[in-house]
Amino acid sequence: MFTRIDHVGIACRDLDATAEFYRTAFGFEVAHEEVNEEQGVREAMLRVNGTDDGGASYLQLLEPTREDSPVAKFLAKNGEGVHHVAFGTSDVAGAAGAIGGRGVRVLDAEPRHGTMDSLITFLHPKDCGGVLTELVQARGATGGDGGER
Ligand code: CMX
Ligand code: CO
Repeated sequence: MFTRIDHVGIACRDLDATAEFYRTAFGFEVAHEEVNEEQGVREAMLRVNGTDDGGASYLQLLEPTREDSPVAKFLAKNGEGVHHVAFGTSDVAGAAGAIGGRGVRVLDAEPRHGTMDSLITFLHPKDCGGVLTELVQARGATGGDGGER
């Protein structure tokens, strides 16, 4: 069902300063940056490695764009740090349906827009051992067979 860790989401207060830390300390460059108003974040993707399923693995740095957003609430409660883990799949709706059928709360009725034109959905952290879990279908991955569009 899952083919990679798509990304680890990291909550931060200052996206540019945090990206600069990852560049100077670890040598990671920002591969992509965008604002997702629906999720209330400005986000930067730092590519760690490519995988053979049409996707890749990233660190996702997240800065809140509004105070009522999930990342702003998380920062107020916990401070900066790991916010979520995201698994890559070729069929996000199918994976969410299967996992939902096992009693895990799926937070989105339909997959939503994610970074780099991916499709995403979230699973409730209280049903996942305290870990907010995201499912990601990378752009180009097709439902079911993992092929390229
Ligand atoms: N990891 C682990 N636990 C978390 C969490 C996280 N990231 N966020 C919240 N929780 C916990 C809280 O600590 C709290 O626990 P307690 O009841 O024990 O105190 C509980 O979940 C409820 O948290 P809350 O602060 O009251 O927040 P809400 O219930 O309003 O929302 C959640 C929680 C998970 C439903 C919401 O954050 C959500 O819908 N998240 C998915 C969307 C998202 O995070 N988007 C940003 C990332 C975008 C991207 O990756 O592209
Ligand atoms: Co994410």
